[in-house]
Amino acid sequence: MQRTLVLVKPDGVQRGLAGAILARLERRGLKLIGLKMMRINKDVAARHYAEHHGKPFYEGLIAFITSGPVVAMIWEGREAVSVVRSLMGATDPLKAAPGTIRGDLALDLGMNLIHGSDSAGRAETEIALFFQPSELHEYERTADRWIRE
Ligand code: D4T
Repeated sequence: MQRTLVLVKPDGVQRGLAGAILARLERRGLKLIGLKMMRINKDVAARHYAEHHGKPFYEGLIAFITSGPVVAMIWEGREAVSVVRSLMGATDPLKAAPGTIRGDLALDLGMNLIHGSDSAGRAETEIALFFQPSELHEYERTADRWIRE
């Protein structure tokens, strides 16, 4: 089953939206297998956003993601990566469709509430960056027989 890393970014924690965001993913039927609050340090931030190094918004992005605690989660499910990306909406909240997390709850590109891995390969890398193997929880969820065919 596919896994993906999700972060409720510092703006989401500050605005008291961590629970609402978690609930949206939970209600869709995705399975929560890892959850913690943490403060991202500069080293982890630089590794996480390495693809953006050198871009004009990079320094601001690192300052923002390290500015306060985040809620880090691992979600599991069929096509979990693309399911989460579609629930998040477009990176720029102004372009995000109503009904998506960003389309309903955010306005600015630099304050877009949530991160979700953008491919299965990236998800594995990001999960290893943010979680120890012992922090992942394998368990049987009885509701799965009503969610998965
Ligand atoms: P993340 O990685 O945070 O989940 O966002 P996305 O996957 O949706 O988008 P991204 O990697 O292209 O951008 C990462 C992060 O940088 C901010 N950003 C992005 C910004 O402040 N200005 C910009 O011009 C862009 C492209 C927003 C998300």
